[in-house]
Amino acid sequence: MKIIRVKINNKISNFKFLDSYYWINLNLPFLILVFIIKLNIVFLPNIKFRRCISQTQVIFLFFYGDFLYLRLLTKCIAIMNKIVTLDEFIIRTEKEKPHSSGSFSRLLRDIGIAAKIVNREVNKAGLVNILGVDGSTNSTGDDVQKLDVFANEKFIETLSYSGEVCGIASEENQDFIPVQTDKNKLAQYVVVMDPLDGSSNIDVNVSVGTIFGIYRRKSPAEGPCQLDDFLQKGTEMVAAGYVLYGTSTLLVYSSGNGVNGFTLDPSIGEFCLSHRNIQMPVAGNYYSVNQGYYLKFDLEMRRYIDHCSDLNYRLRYIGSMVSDIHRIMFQGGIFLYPNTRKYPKGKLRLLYECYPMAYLIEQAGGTAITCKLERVMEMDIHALHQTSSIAMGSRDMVKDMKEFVEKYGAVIQ
Ligand code: FBP
Repeated sequence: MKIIRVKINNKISNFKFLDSYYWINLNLPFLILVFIIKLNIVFLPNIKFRRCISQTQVIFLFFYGDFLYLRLLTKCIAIMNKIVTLDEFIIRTEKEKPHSSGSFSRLLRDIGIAAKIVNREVNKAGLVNILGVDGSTNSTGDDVQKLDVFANEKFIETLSYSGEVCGIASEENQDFIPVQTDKNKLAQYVVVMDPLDGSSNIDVNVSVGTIFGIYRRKSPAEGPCQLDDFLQKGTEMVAAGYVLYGTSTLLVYSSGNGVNGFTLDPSIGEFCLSHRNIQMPVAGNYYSVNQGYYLKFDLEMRRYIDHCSDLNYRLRYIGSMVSDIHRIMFQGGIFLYPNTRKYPKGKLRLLYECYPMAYLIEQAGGTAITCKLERVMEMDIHALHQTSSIAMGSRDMVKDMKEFVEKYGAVIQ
């Protein structure tokens, strides 16, 4: 099948010129119809009728009918395969919201642009001097990778330029970054982000990601943004998403109305809708945990992990939360990062790792709780880099885990 991409009025469409196999198959119904008409004409006793329907007319009927049929068919195929770019999708969905001013759409669009810039660098990481550590450590003591710094800078630059953001909180910055430019005097949003999640995997070419969350500011628009604009519960988030830099690059986000996935098409440089309304399976047979810390987990967590292997669940742990969660989104499963002796309050950061992922998982029909069984989205937050334990994924599997914690857990007392 020959596929020709054409840009008409800025819209990208697919036109398929059907080769012989399809032509015959799709034309078969017509061929049969004409054959029946022909048969009738030949055998019909009524001379008068035969005279008025000549051969040529029959052939004309055939081709004209076929032409109409094919046009209809091609239109249907084009509609079925119409490419919806991220920008189009954002504009269309946000327009449906009352009071939408377009600023939120522009913000999401700019996150898409920053993701493309980072994607370009991630893809050629082995060729340019961007692998390895940067020599500094971040707010929670992790070694910072050069690509962490690059991704952080590119997202801050693009978002600061967008005019829609009044402040950014990032894993790579101790404090939040107030954004004050001529363009963003009335900016309504703050963005929280982990610019490059799974940093420990960068140098070994394993998929990494970006995690982001968006809040409406609480402080008055005229003034600079405040810390309180960031210290909001997950339930206050207006959108969240991640970018997965893997075998292909995907941007998955939700603004409260279901989760959609967009695959970056390098040939046109656009994120195109590839996964509409993602629904996570209610159960699966994957569990994702750093089993290496098994002895450092609390009793109830060890019991639950034993239970997973008793049930022959398959262990999958990439060490990039975005990649592990992406699998669970489509194949079901449970992701656990419990508290350990090294991280008594859990390792993952509540504001820009746990909240955004919990938001997406709940939007896709899953559940996200802490290992103390609280709903992650309702957890109180007191500091930008506050950490939390987390268990999230398919609804039935998290429920099962909960029962284990309740059964074995002294913690609840
Ligand atoms: P970074 O954002 O610094 O990469 O940390 C988060 C993370 O890498 C998650 O993606 C991953 O699930 C976890 O830490 C891996 O931690 P560990 O190596 O302790 O299992």
